[in-house]
Amino acid sequence: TLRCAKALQLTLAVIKPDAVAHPLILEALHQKILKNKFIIVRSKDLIWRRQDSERFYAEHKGRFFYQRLVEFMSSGPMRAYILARENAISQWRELMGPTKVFRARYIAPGTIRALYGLTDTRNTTHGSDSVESAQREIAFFFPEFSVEEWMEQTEPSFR
Ligand code: RTP
Ligand code: MG
Repeated sequence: TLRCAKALQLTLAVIKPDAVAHPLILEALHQKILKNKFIIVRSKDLIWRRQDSERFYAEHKGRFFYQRLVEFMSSGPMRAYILARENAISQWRELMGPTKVFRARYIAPGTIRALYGLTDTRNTTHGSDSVESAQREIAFFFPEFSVEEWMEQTEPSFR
């Protein structure tokens, strides 16, 4: 049988409203996920109410960009994914590139934000930045999903 010793890690990836609004960019990002060997565990399209946005970004409350961020993230449809891979969290963040689009274009020209980002707020994608935030964010977007159950059912087939 096939054996694979690699441990799967889960992350939460979001295609933000600026990118979902453009069908070709949405498709390009979906293909990038597949090409980079992520397993798409779950995905859903959704629209946030303003209060969802405020709750998700509570840690940024008071920052100068908070209002525009909250408004933008509840301005239209998004697509959320639970992605699995070895080192999923850092791999997805590497594909996204730096938060600030100008910086992304300068130091990481091939990344998602460098290619498709519009501004430092409208920067195409989100990705969890740690195991703890991945757990929190997966639960935020997919409250019905159980990480433990999924791992139990899936991990054996990767061993
Ligand atoms: P994220 O949390 O979305 O993965 O992004 P990040 O860690 O790379 O960036 P963070 O500093 O946590 O900021 C969260 C989101 O806020 C928006 N933002 N706008 N100067 C601005 O206008 C500004 N700075 C940050 C971005 O949408 C960023 O993803
Ligand atoms: Mg962050």
